[in-house]
Amino acid sequence: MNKLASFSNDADRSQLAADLLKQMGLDGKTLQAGDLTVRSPVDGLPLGKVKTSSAAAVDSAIAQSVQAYERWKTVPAPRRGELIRVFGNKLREHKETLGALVTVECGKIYQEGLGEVQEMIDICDFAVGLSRQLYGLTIASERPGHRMAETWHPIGPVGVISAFNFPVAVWCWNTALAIVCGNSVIWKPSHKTPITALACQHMFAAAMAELGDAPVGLSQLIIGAVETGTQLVADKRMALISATGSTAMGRKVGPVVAARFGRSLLELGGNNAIIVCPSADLDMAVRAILFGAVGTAGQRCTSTRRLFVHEDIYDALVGALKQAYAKIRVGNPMDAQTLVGPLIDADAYESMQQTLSAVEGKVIGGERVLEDVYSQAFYVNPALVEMPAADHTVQEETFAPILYVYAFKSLEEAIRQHNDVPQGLSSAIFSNDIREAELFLSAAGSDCGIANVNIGTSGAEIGGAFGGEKETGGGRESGSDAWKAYMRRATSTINYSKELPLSQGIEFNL
Ligand code: UN1
Repeated sequence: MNKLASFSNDADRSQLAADLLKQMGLDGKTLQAGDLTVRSPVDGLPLGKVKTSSAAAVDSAIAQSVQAYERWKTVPAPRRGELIRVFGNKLREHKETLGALVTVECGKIYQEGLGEVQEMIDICDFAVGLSRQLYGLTIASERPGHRMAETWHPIGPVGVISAFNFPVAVWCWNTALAIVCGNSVIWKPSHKTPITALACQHMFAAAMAELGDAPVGLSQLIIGAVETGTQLVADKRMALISATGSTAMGRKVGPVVAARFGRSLLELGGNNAIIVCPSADLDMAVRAILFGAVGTAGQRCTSTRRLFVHEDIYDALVGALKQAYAKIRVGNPMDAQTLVGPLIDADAYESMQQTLSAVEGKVIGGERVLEDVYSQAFYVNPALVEMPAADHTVQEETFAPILYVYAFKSLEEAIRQHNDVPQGLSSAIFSNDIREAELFLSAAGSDCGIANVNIGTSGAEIGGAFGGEKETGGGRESGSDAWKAYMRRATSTINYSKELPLSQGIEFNL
């Protein structure tokens, strides 16, 4: 089944969304019933109306989540993994349909919509394997006849707050791990993209039904704007809040969760950069920069925002980049030829324009296009900004395709400028010189959570821990040992001797 076929005309997208939902088993009426109007960024027109959750509904969802957790935490982890295996298969079955819905609802091109669903499938596979590998430690005790152990236990209900730009994958990173770790989940998607969330929730419920013994309320969806998230974040019953979004959002969420001694996992803004050295393969660098800077219309947290180019190759690389920018096809993300779809909404467009109007450097691109075809949608030519050498590197993330380009003389100086921002998510160097590459990866190099060599800043695989330092929030999701954030650790000392020696050699006898 090729979903692109149904994209070839510019038919009514609300009908398309309803059809896609139907193919995933949801009632077409899902989009007629509610109080929240959802618009497609493709044309800015309504896709339908979904029902938001009242404060009372959020409260009872949390109560149910607690109950589900109490049951689920005692289910053996490999059995919990079985649920994720079934869910992963549902995603495989509906990859094209869900990928298409992602495109319709958040505006990323269909290739990236498919990629997003693949990322969900990948993390499900990872989580299934993990369900047999929630390893603890055995630790050498200093006392004879004693053994020490470290065991990981489920932590409790997990709240997942996700952003519009990865409307389904980021939820899945969190949920697949949280569920195999023995927790329940409540998801608050962006109020700009609740339809794909409804589809995922429906598929998850179908997987639960197929498994047969998963407790009601194990995975729930609440829909709403800021108040809904605020209620979830403030509730003491939510053991962990995993929130993805802007640094401004994290600044609000973090202290509220900390004040009630809950745990938070924050995945916030990035200001990602690529450094290109003279020895680099320039063709590869140009392709990676292009995908990083203009892919997803610059709306990934890992999007490339800054580029540092050695002065010896500046003209060659930036010249090639300008040529590449001139060829970018901006347009309907459902069209297979398109590389850059729309911005999410008018606010995103305004903030891009404001940023560009205040910029010091020489701007190429950035203007609105296709206004005659889609008067209520916001398509832009990606912007390339050549910055004056003396400029203090851009400190703020604008969630739009703007790439600031700087020339540098020494790698040490480029690294200093690279790190001289409040955020610390993703970074990359293009170099075929092992000294340069290793310096970039060393303690004296990039200060980001992700540091790459000869690949760009975006498009991380799920196998690694994903997240960043400083104002990016410090959280790690997805692969490696990120699962530990969804569990609590118990340290146990077991005495199998007939004595009771105290640690540190303390004598304490009557
Ligand atoms: C995000 O933008 O919030 O590394 C997540 C990437 C994707 C995930 C991005 N795998 O670009």
